[in-house]
Amino acid sequence: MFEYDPVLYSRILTGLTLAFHTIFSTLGVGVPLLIALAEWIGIRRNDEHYHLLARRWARGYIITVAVGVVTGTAIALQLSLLWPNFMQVAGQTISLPLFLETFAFFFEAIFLGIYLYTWDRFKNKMIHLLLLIPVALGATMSGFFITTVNGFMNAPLGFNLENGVLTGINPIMAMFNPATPTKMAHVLSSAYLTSACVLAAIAAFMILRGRNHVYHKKALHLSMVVAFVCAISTALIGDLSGKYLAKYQPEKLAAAEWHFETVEEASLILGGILDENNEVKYALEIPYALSILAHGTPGSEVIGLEEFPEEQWPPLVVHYLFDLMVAIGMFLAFISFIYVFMKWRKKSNELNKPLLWLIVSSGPLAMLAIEAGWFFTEEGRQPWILRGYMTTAEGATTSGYVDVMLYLFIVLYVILAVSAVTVLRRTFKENPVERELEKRGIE
Ligand code: HEB
Repeated sequence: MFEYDPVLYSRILTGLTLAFHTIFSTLGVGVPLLIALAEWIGIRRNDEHYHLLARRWARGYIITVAVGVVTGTAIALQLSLLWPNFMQVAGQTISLPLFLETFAFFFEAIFLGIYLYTWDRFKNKMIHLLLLIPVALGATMSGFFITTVNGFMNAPLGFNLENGVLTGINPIMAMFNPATPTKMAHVLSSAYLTSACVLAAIAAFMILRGRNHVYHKKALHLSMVVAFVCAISTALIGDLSGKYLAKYQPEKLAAAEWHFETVEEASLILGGILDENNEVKYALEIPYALSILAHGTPGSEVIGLEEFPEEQWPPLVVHYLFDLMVAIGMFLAFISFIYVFMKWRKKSNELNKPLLWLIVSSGPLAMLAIEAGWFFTEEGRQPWILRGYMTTAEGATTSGYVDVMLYLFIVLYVILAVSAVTVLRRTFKENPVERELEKRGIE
């Protein structure tokens, strides 16, 4: 088909692993928040339905964590095997958070184990809920540590590299690089949003299938309220991420917006296509919006791609990834608003079929936005693996067997995906809510 190229295969394999891992790590970071909220409401209102929600969500959660562990290990392995030259620099500068991530994970795993085995053990139910705090904290911290590493690749800081010699290494500065704050906030917020949408989608689907126990309505309500709050915060933080890009990675923002010339009063471009002269066609233009996204004022100047040599331009397809993420973000904010509004108005029926179907679609769409966001940020960093210091091609292995590894890992991921889905279906299908409610003597 095409000639063997270790760089290309390394990129495909790493991309595939990350794309797969992201599904599980996003849920891994987000779902504990929803479990905690459900249990907390259950305790406060003495409501057994919310307790059961927490229990059932926790059961699903372990399965995603288990897959996340496997794919996470695959990433660690691939980082050093496929990107040895990058890891040589990174190993000295950014290995601190890489280690800490493992530590945070153990912290999470230990408390998760205790949490799962102590449901009815404490007289004071709050103690059981408290056990979830280290779980959520561990999940959040491992997300934080690994996101700082990604931030470092985008905005390297905390070392000097001259003639291949590293000096002045400062791991703390490397961790708290300029990309870390917005990236961290956007990753967390979008993980909460996506987890809420996935859980809401399941609840909505159950209601559509005729399960009319109030349990499903409570599940839907809790997750839709969380989705609404997080859709707003994700968009607000996304705006700050845009301002970060304008300052530290203007070429990524320019590529996302097909913004070639440095001009003031720059407009935002939605959709469209590029012709061979890099003219934008059939796009929707929103005047001043790019200047606002970049600097917060309609008149400000936005750096265009012309300031960069063409071989340093990120691939221009990132435009569609960015648009996809933003469009889905708007959609999620819109439907969660409609739900919350209708629920609040009381007179209207928020459980109408069209809205429920839209909510069902929000789960997969939110996950798609996560993938689009990550592919945008990673493709938008190209040609660099360590922006300004090392290109992706320079960072890669020269090994001759990456293609074989790729095929082996594809097999592994297929097996993992099939087993995860089977186990999840078994867990929930063979033990439906209605039966569990009955067994526990809950109305
Ligand atoms: Fe996003 C990324 C914006 C929504 C997910 N974001 C990103 C970026 C930006 C943005 C600028 C880049 C950053 C860097 O590179 O650093 N977003 C945004 C906006 C919005 C959004 C403006 C509104 C609409 N997202 C969103 C959503 C989601 C997301 C909805 C999901 C769900 N993103 C994301 C991710 C990412 C991004 C995952 C990757 C990471 C980072 O942060 O980077």
